[in-house]
Amino acid sequence: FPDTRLALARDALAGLSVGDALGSQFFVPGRHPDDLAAGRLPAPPWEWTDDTEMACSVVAELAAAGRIDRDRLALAFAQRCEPYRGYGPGAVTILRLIRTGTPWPVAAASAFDGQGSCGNGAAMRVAPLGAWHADSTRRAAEQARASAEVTHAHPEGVAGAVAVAVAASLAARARLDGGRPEPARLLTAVAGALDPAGEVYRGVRRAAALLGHSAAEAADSLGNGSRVTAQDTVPFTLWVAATLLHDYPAAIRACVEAGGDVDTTAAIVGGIVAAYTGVGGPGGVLEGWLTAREPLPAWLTAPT
Ligand code: R7I
Ligand code: MG
Ligand code: MG
Repeated sequence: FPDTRLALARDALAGLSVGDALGSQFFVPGRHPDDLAAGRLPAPPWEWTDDTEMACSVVAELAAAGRIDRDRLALAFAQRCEPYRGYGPGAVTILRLIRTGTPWPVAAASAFDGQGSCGNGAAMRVAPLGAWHADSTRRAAEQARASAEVTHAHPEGVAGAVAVAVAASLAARARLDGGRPEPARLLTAVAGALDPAGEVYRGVRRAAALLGHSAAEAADSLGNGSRVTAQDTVPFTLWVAATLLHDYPAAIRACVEAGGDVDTTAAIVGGIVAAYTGVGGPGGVLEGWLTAREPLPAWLTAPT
């Protein structure tokens, strides 16, 4: 199983990074989602952003230690942060504090006037961790929480990460079992891992009620990430992943067409869906999209 874990996490990371890199191409003025639908792709290389940089650190930690050690992860995030990759303003400050010696619990708690961040940054990087835990949604949720806390002290920021990790765990599990999870069951299982008093929970329940509607209606009602928070991002991404779990390119197109925080919606959806479809096969991450994406950092594959 250890090799399987890493293979599943790597497939999710491939899907996450391609979604991030292709999605962020649509922030370029003059670029239109119709181009993607018509098969007109942006010129490579598609540079990945903070979503991928942080997800690579999560996978590297799992590969090295088999579990999330919050102190090590906080340091890895802080040391590898290239601010030009488009980090959120809260994240830049938190990671600078950690880099200069502030303990992560203090740095994370100080964000946004002491509320802690409810940004979508803990959710955007966590799908590979969920895929790693294909054998236990409980463990996926617990490790997602640990991976979130080092930057996101607000309960909704953490809930977003738990929701995405549980979805990716179920997706990877379905792949191993050779089945296809029914969308309503998948969303119900995700909701079951969340605090019913929270906004992300309520959003996931509304997403379940919107199954069968169009993606545009779902984005209208659930949000497309334009506020960059977990609450405004995660419910729609789970709607897309549940609906299009068998079709990576279609799932990414749905994110691009919805607009909003497209690098991040496509990163989350791409990570979950690729945990199920894998790379290269039917419905999987397209090889042409993988090779157009900027290569992943060399330290990710270098022996430690
Ligand atoms: O969560 P985070 O890492 O952001 C990730 C996003 C993704 O879209 C990436 O692609 C990148 O572009 O950034 O970074 P934070 O700065 O912690 O949170 C992101 C945003 O969420 C903030 O800039 C705020 O707009 C919002 N936000 C909050 N707003 C009000 N109150 C986060 N926490 C709060 C809050 O407590
Ligand atoms: Mg980004
Ligand atoms: Mg983003």
